[in-house]
Amino acid sequence: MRRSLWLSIALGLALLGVRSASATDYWDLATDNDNGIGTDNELLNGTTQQHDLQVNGAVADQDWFVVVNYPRSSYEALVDSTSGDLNLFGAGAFSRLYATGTSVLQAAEYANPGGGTGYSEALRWVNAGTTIVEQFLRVQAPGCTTTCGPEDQYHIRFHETTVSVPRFNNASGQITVLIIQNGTGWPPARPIGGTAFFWDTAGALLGSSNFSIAPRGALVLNTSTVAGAAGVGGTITVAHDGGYGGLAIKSVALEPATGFSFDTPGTYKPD
Ligand SMILES: [Ca+2]
Ligand SMILES: [Ca+2]
Repeated sequence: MRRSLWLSIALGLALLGVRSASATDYWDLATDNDNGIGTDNELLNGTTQQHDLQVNGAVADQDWFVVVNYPRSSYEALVDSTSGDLNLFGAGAFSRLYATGTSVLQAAEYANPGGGTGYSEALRWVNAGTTIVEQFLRVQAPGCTTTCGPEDQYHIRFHETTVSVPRFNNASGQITVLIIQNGTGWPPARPIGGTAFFWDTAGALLGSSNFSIAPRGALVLNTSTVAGAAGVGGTITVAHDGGYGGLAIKSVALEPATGFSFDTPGTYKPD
C-alpha cells in the first residue's frame, strides 16, 4: 500500500516535471513535423487532439491537418478549449486550404454562429464534387505568434457530417416524404444549406435536391417529385454545412391503400 502510494507520488512529480519543461506537442518534435503540407496528421471521423502553438525557435508555429473529402459528403472541424493568448478569431487563424496548401478555400466561422466572441472556431463544408479530394486544415495564432509558449494550447475535433437514410420507396403504392429539420438556434442569416442525394441499392445516383433551411425550420419534401426518384426506391444521403448534429432527418413512406406509414430515421456516423 505504502509502496504504491510513493510510486504514485513519484510518477505524479515526474509528469509535472515533464510538463513544466516543455509542452511542445509531439507533431512539432518530429523531424517530419506538421508545419506545412508535409504533415502526416490525418483527421478521421471522431478524431480529437490536443495541440500547442509554442514558437518553433524564432518561427511562429503552424499546425496542418490532412482531411480526405469523399464525393457528395460533408464535414466539420471544431477548435475549442483555447488558452487565453491565442485569439483564434483573428483573420487566417483557422482555415481550409487546397491540396497545394498555397491558397485558402474557406475561413472558419464562430463555432457558435452569431453568439459569443469566437474564441472557439468551426469549419463546416460540403464536397459536392464527384471525386475524392484531399485538402488541408491549418491553425495558427494571431494573438501571440512568436511569443506563444507551451501553455498556448487548443483542442481540435473532426467529424464527417453526412447523414444516411437507409430507405425511401416511391414504388408499389408507396410515396416517401423526406423531413429535414434545422435544429439549431443560429441566427436567420446562417441557414443550413445542403443536398439530398437519392441512390439505388447498387449505389448508382438517381437524383438530388438542394435545400436551404432556416434555423428551427424544416423541409418536407415529397421525394416522388425529385427527378430520377419517382417510381423507384433506394437510399438517401444528405450532405450539408450544418455541422455534426445540426440536422434531424427522417423519411416516411406512406401507403395510402392501407393507411400504413413507415419511418426511417437518418443517422450520423457514430463517434
Ligand atoms: Ca503545434
Ligand atoms: Ca506545428
